Amino acid sequence: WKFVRNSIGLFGSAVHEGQTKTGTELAPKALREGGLISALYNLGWEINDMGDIQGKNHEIKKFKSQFFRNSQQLGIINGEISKRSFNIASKQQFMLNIGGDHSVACGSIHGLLEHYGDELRVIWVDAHADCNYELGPNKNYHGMPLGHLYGAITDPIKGFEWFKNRLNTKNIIYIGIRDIDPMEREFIKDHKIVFFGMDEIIELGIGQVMNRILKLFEGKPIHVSFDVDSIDPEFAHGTETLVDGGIASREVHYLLRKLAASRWLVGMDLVGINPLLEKTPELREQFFGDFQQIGRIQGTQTVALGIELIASALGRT
Ligand code: B3U
Ligand code: MN
Ligand code: MN
Repeated sequence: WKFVRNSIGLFGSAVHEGQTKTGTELAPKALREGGLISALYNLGWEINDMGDIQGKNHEIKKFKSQFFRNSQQLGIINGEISKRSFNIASKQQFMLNIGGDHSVACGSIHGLLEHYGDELRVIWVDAHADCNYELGPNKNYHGMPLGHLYGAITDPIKGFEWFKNRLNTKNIIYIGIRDIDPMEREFIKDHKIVFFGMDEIIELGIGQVMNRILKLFEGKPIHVSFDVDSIDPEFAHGTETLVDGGIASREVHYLLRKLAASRWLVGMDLVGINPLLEKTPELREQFFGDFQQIGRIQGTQTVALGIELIASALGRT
């Protein structure tokens, strides 16, 4: 594989269908209005902005016996995401997918696997393991994209006819997981998936965690799938599932800066931002009214943090 050129292929995945709350579909627009593009431009990147994939355009009203909620719709959307992700990677560009809930990582990783094959490594930064299968506890696909990519969902699903690539469980590392369902716990144990949960981060420190990860993934193309609920709610509360005891803001910035400095990072999903769920009415108000000015970046607290995180992953030092 070759290093990415100084060029980003970017698109938004305006999707909330992987779970039951609305709001995550507004994040791509909010991040754009907050100044995402100029923040990346100022870092010296050339930007190929492909616009947003609108989940709502693929709404399917009548569909019985769904494997998970909105399965056919999510199949069509992720097929589109996979195609874009593959095309971006083929052009040696950095693949930036702005969610959306975490269901959109199925397509982006599938597309990268199409290009990088078994060389691809994935770092999954999340409070959750997102590897449920057989419906999961809630029938929400945002908790299942990895179960699907690992090949644990074997039934053919209408809408996912394009789906073929598999992610080897040896090629992923979890960071920050702390809210895991019994089925996921079993799966991670059985497949000996490498993870750094909160205890490991506290005991080793984020510096040592990143040293170990970069040693394991040395020289390989790395994709980071970043769910903002990995971060402690103190710093990121505009997201659907708040899980206490998360990673501090300064630690996730460090993590992303380290990945950027490695030169092996080829892609990123930023998912889980829901501007409608900011904790205080004032913050929610900002989303509808005038955006708060935070330095050069605008938006609610979590939207502004999202832009800062992407900047860290794309080489801000
Ligand atoms: N593991 C649960 C909850 C969950 C997963 N991802 C998020 N929440 N954000 C599930 O629904 O599968
Ligand atoms: Mn997730
Ligand atoms: Mn999560």
